[in-house]
Amino acid sequence: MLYPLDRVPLKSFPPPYVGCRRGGISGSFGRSPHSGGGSQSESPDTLRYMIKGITLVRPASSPAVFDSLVSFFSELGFEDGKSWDDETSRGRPFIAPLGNLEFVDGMARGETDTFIEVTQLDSVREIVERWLTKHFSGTEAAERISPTAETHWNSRVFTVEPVPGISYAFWEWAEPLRGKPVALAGDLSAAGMKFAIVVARWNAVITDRLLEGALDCLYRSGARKDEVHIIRVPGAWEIPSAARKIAETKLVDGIITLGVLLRGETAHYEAIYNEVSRGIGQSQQETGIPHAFGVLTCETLEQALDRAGLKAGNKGFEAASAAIEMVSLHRKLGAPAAEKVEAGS
Ligand code: DLZ
Repeated sequence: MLYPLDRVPLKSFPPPYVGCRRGGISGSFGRSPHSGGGSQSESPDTLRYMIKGITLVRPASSPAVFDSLVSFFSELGFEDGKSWDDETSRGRPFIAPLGNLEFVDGMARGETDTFIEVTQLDSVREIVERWLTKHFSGTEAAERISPTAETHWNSRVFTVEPVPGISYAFWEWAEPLRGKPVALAGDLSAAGMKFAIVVARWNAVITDRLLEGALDCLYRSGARKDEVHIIRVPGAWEIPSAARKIAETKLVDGIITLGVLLRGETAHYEAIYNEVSRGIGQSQQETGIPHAFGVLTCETLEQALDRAGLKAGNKGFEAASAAIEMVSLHRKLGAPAAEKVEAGS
């Protein structure tokens, strides 16, 4: 049964709830004054940065309910995550740019536990209504969506019950620039993206680790193994030429370049480095294919090892993550103007 919005006790949300929501959305990661600063300031940065995201798993009560929910969320334009279908279960993740796990003391029973923040609430409502009329009779469709109402926390909200017993609240801040990122940014799902990794064999003990990091990032972000191509070149010097050749084919969406230049061991280190970085940049600019720069320039082997997964992260992983984000951003920038505004506002 849909919780009628005029009975959703939005006014009963205690102030900490409102504070959390605002802080969680507008504050920078982990630094919101509303998000429980005490324990966070005591946590070492290393621990905080190990947290990557939150996935709320929702069991579907039947295959039909699963299909209905997938259809509903697909219609709303959520980004697809990496889905699975095996002998025991199937899953279909939907990705939003921001996620919070929010605990509430004082929530009414039966109230929806999924709040989806949107821009252009009225357009979202139109999509939802269209979906409902496709799937239910006229009266039932109308009963499954509440009126849009104002909340005491300066927002508007409506709830919808796309399948019996499961409801979602869609809400929007009343002030258009409130609590949402003002910048257009790429997402971090690699599902449906094709990549080439150009990796130098010189200093392979390190570049192999960079490659491992890059693959780890791509696969864990949803890239398919058959859509990631590894191209080996002799040394960093050869990276731009191979990257350029691949970029010109336009068969991949993004290129990840990996290499290691050691100052102590490389004659004309500066000249080589300048040319490698210039060539990769030029290939990116002239072909329009994003190229992530994962060519390390280090004084010593030890420094390079630290950056290849030992002490200072794995720059291959970081380069792959940048490539995913840039491919996603390119797709958004290439989208029609209306979509751009929606995605970035
Ligand atoms: C020749 C050379 C040297 C001295 N040092 C490096 C290095 O530190 N990292 C690297 O990736 N490659 C090095 N190379 C090889 C050149 O990049 C190139 O492969 C060869 O000069 C052949 O053109």
